[in-house]
Amino acid sequence: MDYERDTIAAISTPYGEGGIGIVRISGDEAFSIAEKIFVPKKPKPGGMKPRTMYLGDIIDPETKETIDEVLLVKYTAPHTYTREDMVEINSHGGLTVQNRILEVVLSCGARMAEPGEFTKRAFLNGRIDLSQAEAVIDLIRAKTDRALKIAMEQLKGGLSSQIGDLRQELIKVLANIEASIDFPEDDIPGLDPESLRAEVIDLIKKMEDLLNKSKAGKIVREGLSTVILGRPNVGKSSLLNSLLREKRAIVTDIPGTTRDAIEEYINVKGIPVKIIDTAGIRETLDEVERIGVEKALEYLENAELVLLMFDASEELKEEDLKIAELVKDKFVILVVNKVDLPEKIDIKKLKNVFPGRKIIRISALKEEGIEELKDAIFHAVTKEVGPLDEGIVITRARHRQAIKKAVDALKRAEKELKESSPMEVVAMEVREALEFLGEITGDNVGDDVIKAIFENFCIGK
Ligand SMILES: Nc1nc2c(ncn2[C@@H]2O[C@H](COP(=O)(O)OP(=O)(O)OP(=O)(O)O)[C@@H](O)[C@H]2O)c(=O)[nH]1
Ligand SMILES: [Mg+2]
Repeated sequence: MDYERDTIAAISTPYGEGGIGIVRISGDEAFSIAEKIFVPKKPKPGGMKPRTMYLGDIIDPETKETIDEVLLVKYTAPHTYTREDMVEINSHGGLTVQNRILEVVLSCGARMAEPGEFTKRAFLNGRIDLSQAEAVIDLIRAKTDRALKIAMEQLKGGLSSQIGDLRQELIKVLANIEASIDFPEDDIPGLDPESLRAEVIDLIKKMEDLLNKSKAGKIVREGLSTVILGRPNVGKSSLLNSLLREKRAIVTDIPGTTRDAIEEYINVKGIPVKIIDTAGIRETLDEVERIGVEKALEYLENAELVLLMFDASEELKEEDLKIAELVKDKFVILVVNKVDLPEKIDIKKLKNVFPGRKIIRISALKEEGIEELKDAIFHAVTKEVGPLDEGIVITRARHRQAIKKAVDALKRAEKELKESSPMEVVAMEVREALEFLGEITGDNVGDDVIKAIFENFCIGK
């Protein structure tokens, strides 16, 4: 793949005040730009050595004005993040300082980098494959230690090597199929349709195993989408607050307090859980509240887990029972709140209305039962998707899709073999499966896919 080999630059540290800030430059002009704007305190004969920090001033080459005192490092291609010549300027971490430094770098001929463009160059220059590039942003955005570990494994090439192995096996099968096309008369053991079919079935199974684990991978990467649902005033926002241990949502004794959905992440034993507090479900004439209720129902639709809340200090109401219908296809934990008050709720009836659902009793106000609730969430998730760190390699929908398509192609190949179709047809399907797997590592992807992936990166990465 070819791209314009121009020199790019960006501020790589977060915007705002900080101890230090880093401006990065990558490309053929990186060193010459550095020479124009950097004046070392102690100039060395022969210039600056790579991978050594030099103290000096960044100056505006036009006005000769000093912008900041910095530490500057040169990295020589190809042993760099992008595989191009690179320069890093460690300046004081201030918005104005860093912007001024970036400005002089740009005025000397660099172009402002697009989001993720440094990593994109690492990919285009063959230092990492596409799945590793994706792992970079997953690592930056990891919400728990588990997510971090999986991203790190992917960055090191864990997914690439698994996909590589699968592709090798597919290539072997394809070679055998082609051999059977070339020597149809020879009765070579292993090249008969039944043996080939067994190999294809084995590969389908391996890929399906990967797909099964990918559900856990998605949760680790994106978080388990969990909606707190219930009629007004049962204590939904209070639960959010006690899970977060901060007063994030407004809590009052007025039913219909929450209008907008509030999303926050909590860490439940390494599982990132996206908790969404919603407006209490009821019929209402208040326009704003009505929109809130609609929003709650939208979130419910996409939720992977529902914490359905009830007020222990009141009898079950019509509104509580109506919600049963809404969540019947959902993964639900029943949360009976306000157990610090005298109990009026009919637990038996609750069990009848929601058969088979787990019930957790809590007091959001007194922060009682919260750990039990977290345990219940953890067990619900691991029961559903299996352990969350063993052998997970697929965390992204893009990878999942590619494997699914490869599996479909192999299933077609398997069917053709079973029906003794011409081997050319079988070979075509297997080749297709190979191409789909190649989408994961980027051996076989369109520019649009690459563009979409890097657009989600931060500037300067
Ligand atoms: N005694 C007691 N009161 C609670 C408990 N949890 C919440 N409350 C009170 O119940 C009232 C309603 O709490 P919220 O958290 O605002 O209820 P909500 O379900 O978010 O209500 P809406 O946003 O109106 O749907 C407040 O007065 C809370 O202090 C609890 O565990 N025990
Ligand atoms: Mg509320």
